[in-house]
Amino acid sequence: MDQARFENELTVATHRNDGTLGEFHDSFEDAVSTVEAELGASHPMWIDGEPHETDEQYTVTNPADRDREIGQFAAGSAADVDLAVEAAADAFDGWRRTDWRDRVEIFRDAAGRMRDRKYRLAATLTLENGKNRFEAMADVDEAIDFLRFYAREVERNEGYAFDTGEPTPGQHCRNELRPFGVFGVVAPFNFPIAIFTGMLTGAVVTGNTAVAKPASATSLVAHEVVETLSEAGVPDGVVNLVTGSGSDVGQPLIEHEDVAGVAFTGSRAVGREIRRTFFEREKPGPVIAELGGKNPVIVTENADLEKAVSGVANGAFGFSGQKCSATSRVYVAEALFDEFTDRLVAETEELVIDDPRSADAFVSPLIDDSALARYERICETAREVGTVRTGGEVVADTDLADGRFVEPTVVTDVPHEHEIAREEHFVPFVTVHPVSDFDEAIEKANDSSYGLCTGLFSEDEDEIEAWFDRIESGMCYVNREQSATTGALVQAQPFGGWKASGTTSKFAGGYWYLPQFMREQSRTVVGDAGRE
Ligand code: TAP
Repeated sequence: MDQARFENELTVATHRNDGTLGEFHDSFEDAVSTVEAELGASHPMWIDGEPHETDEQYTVTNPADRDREIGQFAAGSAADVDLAVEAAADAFDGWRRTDWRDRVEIFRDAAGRMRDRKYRLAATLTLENGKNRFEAMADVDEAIDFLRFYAREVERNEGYAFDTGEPTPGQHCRNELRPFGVFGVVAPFNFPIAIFTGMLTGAVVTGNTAVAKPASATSLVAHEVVETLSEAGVPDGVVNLVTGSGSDVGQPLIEHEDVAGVAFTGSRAVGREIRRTFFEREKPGPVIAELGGKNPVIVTENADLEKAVSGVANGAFGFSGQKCSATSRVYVAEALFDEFTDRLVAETEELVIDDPRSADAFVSPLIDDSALARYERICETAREVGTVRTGGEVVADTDLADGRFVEPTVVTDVPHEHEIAREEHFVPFVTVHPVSDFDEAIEKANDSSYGLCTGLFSEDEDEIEAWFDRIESGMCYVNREQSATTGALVQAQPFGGWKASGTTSKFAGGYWYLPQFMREQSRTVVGDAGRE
């Protein structure tokens, strides 16, 4: 199979190329009306193929308008997690014995179903987590890609089982990758369909069963994913959905002795704690964790400034910086520093802050009150220790006052060592620093405990090669005007981090991802019984 020939689901780009962007807008707006009419419903958990009610519920609201309810969701507890893990454990034997070809077919079918309802899913995302329509559709497209790519990987590897020959006469040997059992899957709010679907598919297409917990803020879209998988033929108990807070539901899931492995994407603090807890249990297993980033971009003397300014503005402020891959610190050659910064400020001030339902909206609202408080706090610090060149304020526009809208912020004169230039903030905030030469730029870019995404703007081939050789990062992009650090595509650009940005150094959407969900078994039969 030609590994390079994977066609990504590129909804917006395809419409743009075909000159049918109007259809995209019409379909999206129709879907928003449909989903809005359904909002406010009550959503139980999904355990063993049945709805599961709880006494307590929590309310999710629209980050663009906090008065608008998305829905009521079951607020689970350790007892609900027990039930879900039990259902997943009971379903494991049947599912692991299901022929891999049948599993592949189910996930392909799910991809088709997700494609059929992509506008509904994108509209749900816009309303629930505030992505503008383009970003929302990209999130849905990525989820479809994960379903198709991982199904294709199982097929390409023929179920990860093969003969290893007869090393000495009479010893017939095979090698198999086999599932672990029940996986706990814990997802973040910021790619609530792509990452949720991707981790879940990785666990389940390889023969594990799963108990999945979405971020509390994005529970509705998780219900849509689980419903899609169920309609595609995933048997009862194989995928179970638990909802509730990280401490009430996430923690008991991670601590459960019958959970054999964990797939987690989220912050470094929570990820570290999960890894520690999981390894301290009686039976440790894999923790496949994708964590945060503090993504540096270098603009050298040999850069095309137009590309660099556009790449940084898009990378830093897409989805208001609420991406693990968001550009958050920029090291610019001294000679270009003033011009680069002036142009970045001008471009940033052009970005449209609006309700994400609007076709023109670029800047999204922040997901919750703690993100808003974090934004206000670091902007205050930036005013004290540096210069806020643009932004730094909560949007006071009365039309947007019910949402958590903030201005994209560009800051200079902050020492590279300062915590606001070193920690991940997950808000639209970028610091720009002058550097005397390329070596200093590389040194500062690498001076971080994170190593997720990074960008370079340079037209010099030697510089590009040297940068690839020396930069400590999982995802490396050169001269990417569309975004300096964000926007990876499944298969061609596997996604993951070095250092504290991940635990396994094998990337989502790549060729080495699925084996992490399985354990190796080496089988030898001596004598004729071992012959095929
Ligand atoms: P977190 O606050 O870490 O939450 C992630 C998930 O963990 C949520 O479902 C959360 O539940 C749950 N959780 C919280 N405390 C827990 C605990 N003690 N035990 C078990 N689960 C717990 O992250 P977030 O704010 O949703 O997402 C942003 C972070 O994710 C950023 O750091 C970002 O860089 C990272 N991220 C990384 C990547 C990759 S691929 N490296 C991709 C996307 C995001 P609640 O929602 O109920 O709190």
